[in-house]
Amino acid sequence: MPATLQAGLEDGSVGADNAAMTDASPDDPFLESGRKLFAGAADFFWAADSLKNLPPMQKVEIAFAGRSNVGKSSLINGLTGRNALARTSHTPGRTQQLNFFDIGGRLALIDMPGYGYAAVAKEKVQAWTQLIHDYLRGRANLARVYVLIDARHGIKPVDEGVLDTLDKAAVSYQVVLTKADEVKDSELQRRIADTAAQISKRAAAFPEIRPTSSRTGFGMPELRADIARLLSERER
Ligand SMILES: Nc1nc2c(ncn2[C@@H]2O[C@H](COP(=O)(O)OP(=O)(O)OP(=O)(O)O)[C@@H](O)[C@H]2O)c(=O)[nH]1
Ligand SMILES: [Mg+2]
Repeated sequence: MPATLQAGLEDGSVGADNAAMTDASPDDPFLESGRKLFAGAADFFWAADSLKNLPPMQKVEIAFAGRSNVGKSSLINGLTGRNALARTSHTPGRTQQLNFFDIGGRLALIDMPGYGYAAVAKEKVQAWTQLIHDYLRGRANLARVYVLIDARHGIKPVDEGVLDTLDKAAVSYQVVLTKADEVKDSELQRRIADTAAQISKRAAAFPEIRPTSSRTGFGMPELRADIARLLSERER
């Protein structure tokens, strides 16, 4: 069995159909280093509700940003193979701070509050939005941002604002489609193509779109491989 399929099946997930939809080569060595990286320790270590109380800049940081309820916290759980490392909820507005998770002492993943949600107090939304934008444009050790987009809905105007911030600050980012299990394969393929076209002129965007499902584990091995590759470039 190819390594990709093995890695996928271990976390109860990727079948042959889904594996065929990703473009990672089965002999990509980073699939194995990514698996190892995320098979080790993963621990919450810091929460910040303002830029004044961020942790010291010791490690490479990778942040997960996106609209409320898009699946940021679930994706961190999916990557680390933990059910409840990051707190998730059916109701938008669950994550209200920047939550920092240490991965094997090598990097930090940051679970961000969601943006674009109107039903919590206006001041709170404004404070979170300010914090998100300030952190994204001002953190020197932020190596990459994953911008999560719901595979059912595509990029919305409120997402464009965050992409603008990242482009202006020249922070490298990649679009991850979430909840791929909720759409048919044909619709997913169309969404990937449309989203790629929409970001093609953006300066700091990775051209490639990563489809994922935290529910089935689809796309997790490839995302882990991306992160392992980034780390190896940084640690060189
Ligand atoms: N079907 C499906 N549902 C998902 C997936 N990922 C997350 N969800 C659901 O989406 C809802 C929101 O997930 P969260 O991970 O809490 O989303 P979030 O982006 O962290 O939300 P906030 O912290 O409120 O901004 C929960 O009900 C999850 O179970 C997925 O891959 N597939
Ligand atoms: Mg959350």
